[in-house]
Amino acid sequence: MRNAPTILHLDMDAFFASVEQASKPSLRGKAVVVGGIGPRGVVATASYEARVFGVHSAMPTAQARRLAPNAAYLTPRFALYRSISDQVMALLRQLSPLVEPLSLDEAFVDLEAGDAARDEASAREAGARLRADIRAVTGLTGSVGLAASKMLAKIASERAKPDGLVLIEPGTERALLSPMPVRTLPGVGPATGDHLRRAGITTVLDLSEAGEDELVRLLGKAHGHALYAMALARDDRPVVAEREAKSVSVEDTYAVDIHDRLRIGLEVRRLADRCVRRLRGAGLSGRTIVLKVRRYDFSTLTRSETLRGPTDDPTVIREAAARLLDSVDTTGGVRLLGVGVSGLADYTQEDLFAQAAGEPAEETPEEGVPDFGPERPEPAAPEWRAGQDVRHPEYGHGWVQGSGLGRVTVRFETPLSAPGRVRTFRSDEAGLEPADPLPLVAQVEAAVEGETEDGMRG
Ligand code: DCP
Ligand code: MG
Repeated sequence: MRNAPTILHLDMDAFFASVEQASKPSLRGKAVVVGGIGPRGVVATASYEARVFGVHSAMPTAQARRLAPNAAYLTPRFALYRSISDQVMALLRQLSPLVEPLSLDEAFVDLEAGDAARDEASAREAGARLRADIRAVTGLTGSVGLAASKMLAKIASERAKPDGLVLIEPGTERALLSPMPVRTLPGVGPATGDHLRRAGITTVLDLSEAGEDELVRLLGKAHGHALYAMALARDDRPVVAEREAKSVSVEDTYAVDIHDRLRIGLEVRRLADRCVRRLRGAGLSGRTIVLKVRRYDFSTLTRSETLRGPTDDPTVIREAAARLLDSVDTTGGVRLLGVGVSGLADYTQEDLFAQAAGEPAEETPEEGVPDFGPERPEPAAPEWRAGQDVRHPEYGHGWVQGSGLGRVTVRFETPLSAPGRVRTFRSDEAGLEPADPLPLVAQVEAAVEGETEDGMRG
């Protein structure tokens, strides 16, 4: 085991609920429950204000409503959470190439591998800076644990919650773990916990005193052996990086809209070449070529074409991007163009000639825009979902606070506004329409280049 606390564990605080509070100023400091709202719905998470009433993840929403009848109950907006998760993970990858995401809001980072820290002081500084960066970029808080192993780093972030940082000094691990319940250790679920309790083992100290042979007798060889090591705070599991990029893409925003079709074609070709350089730089190839066009009126569309096999051939990618451009109307001008390749593989097929002809273009949903799936309101008979973003021609941007009996209640506010006012409409109110989520922090106007994370707005 290393002897410096350079493994970092990040876990965002009340993630889905915090995103909703950041989106909706009137909910800040209030009890918020995100989850399934139907009769069989369960709670995904609750804000810390709602946890006071005993509401927690995986609880039936009906039970939560009894405990916290005055909380705001919202349906999840996964696409938004995913786009914010991408921003957070990108910040982690700036620290180190070794980032191991565990879920949308949680990851291990090996700071030593990224030269981001080598001792206690530099680790603490990197953790503090990360928390500040996450807040600046996403407007949200995350808790950081630092330790010399994954197990202890995760325990540390748990202790740091909410909105804190805890560093466990190497050498103090066993003293810290000893009084903790066995359930604290990874791999000890309710069943194992019960089993151990019946054998008189409730704390980590009990585990280490029971000894390895006894634990192997109780739990079997692999589990007993592993648990004994954990009880002694021995954890050598490395941080394992995932294949990070799901796509490689480049894009440019233009200061002045481009109208000339020939110039647009040249820009797309240039972007295709830049995308290929990036792809090759990462030793990757991909099957799906994506073109992104944002028009003068901010409407954004993506077109994609999937080849028979992965490629990193500039001609193939250039031609595919040009074909995709043919299917896009650019009358009125464009303000942004992007070319990307997804469906990545770390090899290239030899026979690419057949692919220059490609397969027919298909439309893909705009990235970053919530996919409401089957629940998406039908235009004919709008069915408004609690928490959903909407826009009204007169009152602007807001979100659905409630609906039913042919009425819909909307609170008009944005992430950057003061808490807004509520208005009630007939649910078929003309002009009231679904809208895309707005950015949670003030955007800095900048020419964007690189792995595209944007997409909070269409
Ligand atoms: N989640 C879920 N269902 C669960 C647990 C979690 O949908 N049973 C979702 C909602 C959470 C997110 O995953 O916001 C992250 O899970 P965490 O366990 O990290 O919980 P939170 O981030 O909400 O709270 P905490 O501050 O305790 O980390
Ligand atoms: Mg969390």
